[in-house]
Amino acid sequence: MPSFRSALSTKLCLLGTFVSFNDPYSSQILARCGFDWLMIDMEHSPLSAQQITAMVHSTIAASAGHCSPIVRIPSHGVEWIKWALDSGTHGIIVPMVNNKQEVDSILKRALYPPNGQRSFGPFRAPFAELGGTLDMAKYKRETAPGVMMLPMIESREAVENAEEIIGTEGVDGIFIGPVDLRHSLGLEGAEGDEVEYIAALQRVLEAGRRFGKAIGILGTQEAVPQLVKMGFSFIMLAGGDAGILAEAASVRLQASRES
Ligand code: 3PY
Ligand code: MG
Repeated sequence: MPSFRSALSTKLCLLGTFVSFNDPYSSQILARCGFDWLMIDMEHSPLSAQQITAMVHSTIAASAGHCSPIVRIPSHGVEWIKWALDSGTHGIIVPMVNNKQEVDSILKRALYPPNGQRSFGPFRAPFAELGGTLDMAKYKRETAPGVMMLPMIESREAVENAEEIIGTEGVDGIFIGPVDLRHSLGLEGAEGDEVEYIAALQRVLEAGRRFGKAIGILGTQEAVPQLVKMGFSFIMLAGGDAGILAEAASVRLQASRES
């Protein structure tokens, strides 16, 4: 079973961040640092299918399987879904999912028959596992059913349809995009305590509890205790590879200038 799914059942909250640099070196370093998961972001970084495949494999290898690669695809298109899944990722995050009709078409593209229409050819996926093999049939039988399907709720419309999105069979969890959600609600920034925004988060969390599905969100390090208390079971730390590099570099430079 891919580690993201099993870790969700053993840990209170999985901590991850996102990678945007187009080199497996970035995912390798962050996976080695001990994150539970990494989002490999094709939505806002122009990463190719080849690059994300190498990044998926480097994440698993560098962490001896303890850090799960989750690919965020740029849209609902079948080619993105197919390439991401064939990389051997432990899950896909799908942005801007607004209603059940969209969920159904995503799942149809992502699941093998009889549940969907995913085309068979996971040549690289079995190698993403520790001690990877050439056995694609084993991947289909044993690994593919455990790959996480994680639509994003990040609009007013999606919150209004939260119960039917989350309740759809085949959806394993939801990742909330706070920035786009807030924009859609007419709010700025990545976090806040406005009544409408908190009510939206609570509605998604409540639907997650009702259907037994994991709910994740992007958040700052300072917000982690509050997000865990609210019930989020996976958090993506803000900044990602570029932000972490910039922050560490600035701190060291500043300290050196002051010394
Ligand atoms: C958002 O906040 O909109 C996101 O997509 C986070 O990744
Ligand atoms: Mg977003």
